[in-house]
Amino acid sequence: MGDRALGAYSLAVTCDDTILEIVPPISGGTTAEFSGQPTQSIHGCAANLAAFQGNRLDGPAGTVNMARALLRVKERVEPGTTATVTVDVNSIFDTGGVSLGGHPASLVVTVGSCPSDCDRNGSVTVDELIRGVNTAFGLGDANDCAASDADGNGSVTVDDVIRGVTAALDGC
Ligand SMILES: [Ca+2]
Ligand SMILES: [Ca+2]
Repeated sequence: MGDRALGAYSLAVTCDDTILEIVPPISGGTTAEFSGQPTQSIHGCAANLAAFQGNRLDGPAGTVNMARALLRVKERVEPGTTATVTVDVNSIFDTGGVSLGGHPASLVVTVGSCPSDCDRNGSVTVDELIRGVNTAFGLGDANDCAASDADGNGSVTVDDVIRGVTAALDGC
């Protein structure tokens, strides 16, 4: 924000909703003036959010943390897949109502691999391990849980399940 005080913003977030989805609600930022939940609408991996602050006129300036969004990876996405998250600025104003301009920003995220974390929520549960075991013993659908195939070689073996167990015990 430079030395200008941030008064209000309206942003649009977009990403590939075959890979990611935004988990509602988007929360406020860590900067006190923008810590309240922004006004928002979320559809899959597209969100519009806006907020203003009427607390003070001389701040916040510099680096302002305006909002925090949690992105969830869709279930069947392979580890290593990349997705671009784009933030477009609809409008952004200082506390005097003067536009600060603003440039679109984007970042590329890479889907991490946590063995056996079928729903990609960052932890491995017993039922997720069972899905892997079933697949390893030919009882389940091999496409049931992409994360069961820990080494990504196309088949689920005891090895893969053991990596899943380790992730369940020690975390991803
Ligand atoms: Ca999980
Ligand atoms: Ca494997």
